[in-house]
Amino acid sequence: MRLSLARQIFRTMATEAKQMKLSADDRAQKLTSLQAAGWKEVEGRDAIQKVFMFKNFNQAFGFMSRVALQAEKMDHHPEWFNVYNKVDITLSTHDVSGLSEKDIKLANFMENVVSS
Ligand code: H2B
Repeated sequence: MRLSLARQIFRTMATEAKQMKLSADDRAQKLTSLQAAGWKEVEGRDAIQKVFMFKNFNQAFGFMSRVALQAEKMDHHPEWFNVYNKVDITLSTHDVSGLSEKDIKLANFMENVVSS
């Protein structure tokens, strides 16, 4: 069935909203639980960062594999650096030079992966 024009417009708006820079209020509210989980705001840049430590390279790479599939699905990709059991991750939305809903979603996905 063909989508109505209104529905198409609504869908486009919802997609764009996910990529918009978060407002100060939204940002503070959505960062609270992530900060409790160890995410930090990056100095001099609108981005968040966390270092994940694993038992070994296998665990680290397993985590990265799961995140990679989700990142591809979301068309939203982490900046990350791996050495053996350590994965240093920075999240930011390049298209808007700042934090968006997608960074929050991806960070929460990572937290769910490590807690499962
Ligand atoms: N990832 C991140 N972190 N920010 C982006 O703005 C972004 C992305 N944009 N992944 C996507 C890909 C864009 O470059 C492609 C062309 O859709």
